[in-house]
Amino acid sequence: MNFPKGFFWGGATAANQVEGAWNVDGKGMIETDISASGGVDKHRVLTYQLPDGQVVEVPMFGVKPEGAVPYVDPTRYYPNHEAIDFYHHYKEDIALFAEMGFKMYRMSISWTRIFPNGIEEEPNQAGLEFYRNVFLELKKYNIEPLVTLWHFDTPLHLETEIGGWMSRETIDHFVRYAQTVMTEYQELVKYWITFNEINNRLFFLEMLPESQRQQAAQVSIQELHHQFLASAKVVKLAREINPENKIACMINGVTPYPLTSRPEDVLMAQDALKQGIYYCGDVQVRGKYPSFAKRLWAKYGVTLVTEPGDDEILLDGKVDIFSFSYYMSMCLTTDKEAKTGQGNFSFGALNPYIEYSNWGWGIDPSGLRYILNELYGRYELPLMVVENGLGQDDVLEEDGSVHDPYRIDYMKGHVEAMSDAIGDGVDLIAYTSWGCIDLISAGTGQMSKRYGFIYVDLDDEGNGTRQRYRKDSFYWYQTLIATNAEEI
Ligand code: P53
Repeated sequence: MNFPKGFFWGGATAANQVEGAWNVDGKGMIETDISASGGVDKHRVLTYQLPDGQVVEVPMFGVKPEGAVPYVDPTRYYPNHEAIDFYHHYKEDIALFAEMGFKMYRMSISWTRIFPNGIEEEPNQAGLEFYRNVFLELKKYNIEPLVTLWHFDTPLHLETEIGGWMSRETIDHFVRYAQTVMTEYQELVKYWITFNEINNRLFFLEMLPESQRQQAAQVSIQELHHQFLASAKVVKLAREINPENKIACMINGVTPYPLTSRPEDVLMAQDALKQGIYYCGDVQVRGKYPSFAKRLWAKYGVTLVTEPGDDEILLDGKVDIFSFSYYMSMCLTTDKEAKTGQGNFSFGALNPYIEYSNWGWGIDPSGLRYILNELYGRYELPLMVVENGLGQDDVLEEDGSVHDPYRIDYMKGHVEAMSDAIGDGVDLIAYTSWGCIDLISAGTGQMSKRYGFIYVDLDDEGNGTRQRYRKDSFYWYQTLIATNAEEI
């Protein structure tokens, strides 16, 4: 294996998918707090109330009806409210990460623990204290934190009162929050990610019904512009606060392939790569929109509103590191008859040469080698794979063991692919696998879509002790880290 000494092996989570304690110690609400569960073929739904009292469900990314206000329905189960209660278990969980030998732990700070409505002048001390304790715990074990500032968790108050990221005002609120935490933890955290999977909404536009695409594109592209500005300002600030800070962008790296060698399919896959990955990557790495941006805006009839000075802001806030998630590749074709897969967030045609997970995600380690080479070739920045893994239901045996050879197989393949990419000349510095401890799925709200090395006793309806158990993959990863992947 080709992993350099000092390679950051570890795991990744996000605040709203593990912490629970959704309304504890002054925390404000986010959209996930009104999100009920979905399933393999069903997106999560958000609950709202209409002025006449009627409760309505709006699918994730869907358009909410006029006058609808966020509503927590007391008769429903909201999986993220308590999640796996990392908020009260962090010491135990970090001890388990340390037992596996983690060198890095990717986590996120919940914006609404620090600024509950996003607009306060002063931060919430209880929130600051919680993350300080988490970072001190990590330090005890020499685990380097990699901290995401935004993991899909804009304060709900900003969404409802000023239109969230459609408003330029949100940029200032975000920058104030980022400045607060980067200053507070300057002795404890050096690696930062500004926005998680910033490209998702643009990438997934084609999944929407055609009638909604244009409007959704207008919103996504304008919101993205504001997030790019916010990210660039935070990059600049991070360097001022501590010149040792390293800041990364984070892109969802679903890797597009042409289904066939028909030239139209090849062009379609290239378009998906541009729209899905390079559009956001270029702005954050190169500090400017790519040459194909105008054509993309025209494709969806988008008018982008900018202000004088925006170009300079973007240019001044180029990231140091390119981080991305990799779960699957996908196949594109202009052939409308091609067989498509089923599953949440998997779209495109079925690839006859690979297998699919129970949730319809294409298992393809070679795709990781391919995209690592693509990204390094384009950007020549250090790369981090900050999410990867297999979501699969596991069985907890009577004796407390969990046998998950499928997860070990999945990870072996991806570790080998990374080693090959390093051999190809790619500068890869970290691998933090997703959901190193079982957590609530972002896409479906299910607990049964498990990614962890650590099993958490909790089901899709909220029943269970939340007790933690080591899976077989726990011991496998422990050996892998101890030998820097010489033994896998
Ligand atoms: P879940 C869609 C496609 C690829 C990655 O996803 C995605 C999504 C959105 O669900 O999200 C990332 O939980 C995200 C994590 C998420 C993880 O992938 O749907 O950064 O928050 O949990 C896995 O199986």
